[in-house]
Parts: sequence; structure tokens; C-alpha cells
Amino acid sequence: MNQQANINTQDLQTLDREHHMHPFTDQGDLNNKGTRVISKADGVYIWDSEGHKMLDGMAGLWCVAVGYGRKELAQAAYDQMLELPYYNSFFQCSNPPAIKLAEKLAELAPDHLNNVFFTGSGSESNDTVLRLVRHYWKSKGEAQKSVIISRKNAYHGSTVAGASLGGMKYMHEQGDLPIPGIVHIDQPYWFAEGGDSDPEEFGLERAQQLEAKILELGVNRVAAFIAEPLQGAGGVIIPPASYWPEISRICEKYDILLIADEVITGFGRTGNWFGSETYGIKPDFMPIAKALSSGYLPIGGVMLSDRVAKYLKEEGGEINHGYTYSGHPAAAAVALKNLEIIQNEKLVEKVAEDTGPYLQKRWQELLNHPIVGETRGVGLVCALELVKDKTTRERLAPDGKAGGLCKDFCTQNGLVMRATGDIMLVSPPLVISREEIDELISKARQSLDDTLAAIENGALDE
Ligand code: PXG
Repeated sequence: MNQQANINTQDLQTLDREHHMHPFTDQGDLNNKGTRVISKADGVYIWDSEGHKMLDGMAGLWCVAVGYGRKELAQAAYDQMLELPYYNSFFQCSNPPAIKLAEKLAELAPDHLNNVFFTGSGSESNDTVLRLVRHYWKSKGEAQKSVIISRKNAYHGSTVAGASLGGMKYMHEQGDLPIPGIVHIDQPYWFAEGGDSDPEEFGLERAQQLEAKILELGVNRVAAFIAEPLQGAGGVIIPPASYWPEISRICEKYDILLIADEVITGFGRTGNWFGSETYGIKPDFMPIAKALSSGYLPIGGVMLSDRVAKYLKEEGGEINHGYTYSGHPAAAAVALKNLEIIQNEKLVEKVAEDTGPYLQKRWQELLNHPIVGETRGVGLVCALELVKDKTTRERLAPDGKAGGLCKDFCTQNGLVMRATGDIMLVSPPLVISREEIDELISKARQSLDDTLAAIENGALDE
């Protein structure tokens, strides 16, 4: 930590405090502490402006699949920006990188998904879904089929439609959400809500809430069901095996469109290209973003099933929806190169066969820690539940305070680990090695030890 770095950090923090409003941040809290200024990154590591190095267990925000510092991606952006930095995809226009990316996505996605509508983010993708779902049914003469069923504690973004589709109560409270025509059923979160029930029966019961809700609303009113294959931001909620087959059965029975939000699970995270493959889901719409470009440039999209795409293309008329940056050439060029890297380096296979099983095995070892009530995960995404009592699942403190404490120790110990309430979770870059996984686990264990010691010393006493 040198003097110069310190001065710079303080100056940056002051300017940040004065001029920069942050997402999902209590600005008052931030003003007291000052932001952590992240100033460089390489591989699976990030550094803050004071030179503190951290293993990025969250791949940025679930996005940096190929790791930081990839020159190929910088080069792809540079070359494309010189050739054609921007043009729109409206008014009968297109551009080579967007076309090639659309073709590549059709190749990589499950067989029945061969079309993509480009956006700039996951939230925009879900806004697109809402518009296209309703447009689809309306143009089929079924305008009353407009309600979308989602789940409590789902995350689908932060735009008005994204936050409405999401099931985060604290987000709904700001801004009078959800907008009309969106309803939420319970999530398949066995650890917190399943009590003594058998997990598979619980999964079935939670899926059957969809059927009950459809019947309650009236079959002819329900347009679609949206869900993440596994809930990411909600705390890596992995549904019991019974859940998805039952959801699929219900959607088919009532002719309800199925939307699998793959913004987090897409591009290898679960050991397949898409979470839909891992869980046997056959979606009509598949929102994507994040690892599509490894976060190097903002880009997202919605993949459409052949039946929906065919209808919209042949019968739907003009789509009165789109974004300035839909099919952005530089972002598309970076995404295309990113997907080539994932393919060439066989990262999906690596997650499925090597690093995924290894991380899961090592993560499970944390279950023997006195404050860990459950470990769970798939591929390269994992979560653990902090508890006081492993049997009753009683929490260490109210309001996710133990999670916040543990997260702070992780940061001190050089690990970025996310806390969602009392759930600690990781989702590292897909390029992480076995040695780096060992480092992640030992830093996680150290942070759990520190959390326990601090609690024993009264850190969470009122
Ligand atoms: N769908 C899902 C499943 C997501 O996880 C979005 C849509 C929205 O994407 P954009 O690109 O608009 O942010 C997301 C985003 C967290 C966290 O704390 C997760 C997300 C965003 C912000 C925070 O885990 N996921």
C-alpha cells in the first residue's frame, strides 16, 4: 500500500461520493465507508486501488466467464470499432457481427431455438419478453391471454418490466410494482420453506402452485410462466428434481409459454451451454446476457423457439419494439469472440467434467463447519446457508446480518463472495483452475472461522 495509491483512492472516493449514484446501494452507508475502487483485473483476480488482491468468486456479477484480461476480446472490439463502431438494426438494416452472432447462438442453443432478438442487457431482454409474449398472443387473436406468472424471490432485472417480473418485495416497494398482469407464486426453496417435508414432494407441490394459479386466474388469461432454471440473485435456489418436469407438464397442458431466464445460467455455468439443458426445460423464450460477452461489453438477447419465431415472422407484422443498441456491432463482435473462446478452450466441458465436480466436492467439505446448515451447487455455482443450529435451521442473527459479516471477512481475506441474506454464494469465472478453487475454498473457510469468532465475541449483539 503506497502513499500515492492512498491519495488517489481518497480522491476517487470523494469524487464518487459527490457525483456517482450507485445501483443497489444505500448511498448513506456508502458515504460513511467510501467505495471500494476496483482498478484492475487479470484471470480470476481483481485488485482495488489500494493494491488489495482478491479472487473474484463472482465473475464480476455472474458474467466474466473467460476471465479478465483477454486480449482477444479487446482486439475484437478494437478491430470492429475501426471498421464499423455503430449502426442500428432498425429499418431493414443489419451488420456482419450481429448476423454472425445470431447464427452462432442458433448453433449453440438447444435445437428448437434458432432466432435471437438483441438487447443491451438482461433487464432489456425481459422487457422484450414481456412485449413479445403479449404481442404473440394478441396477434393470434387471444389478447386476453396476457398475464405472466412468475415467482417470489425471482430476479429478472431492474427495469419496470424486469423488476415486476422479478419477485423481490423490496424492489416492488420502490415504484409501485409489479405493473398489472404479473403475479407471483412461491419458489422451490426447500431449505428455508420446506420444513420437514421431503424435498421432491416439496418441489412437486411448489410446481403445482402454477397449475392452481392458472385455474384461479382462468386458463384463457394466462400467457406465460417465467423462471430462472436456478435462481441466482435470489440465493442459488436449486429446485428439487421433481420441479421442472412438473412445470413443463403444466405449461404444455394449458398452452402457456415457458420462459427460461438464462441470464445467469447461460453459457456454461451449470456444465451445459444452457441451464435449460441441465434441467430438461424446453423454453419458448430464453433471455440471455452477462456471459454472452463475458461482460466485456454490454449485450443481451432473447432467443425464441421456432414455433414462436415462425409465427411472429410470418404473421406478427411489425414488432414495435427495439433498442438503439440492439445488435450493436462492437458488442456483437466481442460476444462472438467470447463464444469462440468458450468453444475452443472447451470451457463448458471443463465445467462439466473437471472443475465443476471438483468445486462441488470441495464446497461440500464446508458443510462440516459449525455455522453451515447446507451446501448446494451445480457446475460452477455454489451456495451455503449460515445457521446457528443445523437441525432447526435457526439463523445466527436477524436480517441477514451474519451474511453481511461473513462477506466483509471474505473481502478482507481476499475473496469476493456474495451474501444474499444469510446465503453465501460463489459463481467464479469458468476458467478457474483447481489450484484457484483450492484457494477459494480455504479463503471461504477462513472467513467462516472469522465470522464464528466475531459472533462469539459479540459482533452481532444488539
Ligand atoms: N435475469 C436474471 C436471471 C439476472 O440474474 C437479469 C435478468 C438482469 O440483467 P441486467 O443485465 O439488466 O442486470 C439478471 C441480473 C446479484 C445481481 O446481486 C444479479 C443480477 C444483477 C444485479 C445483481 O446477484 N442479475
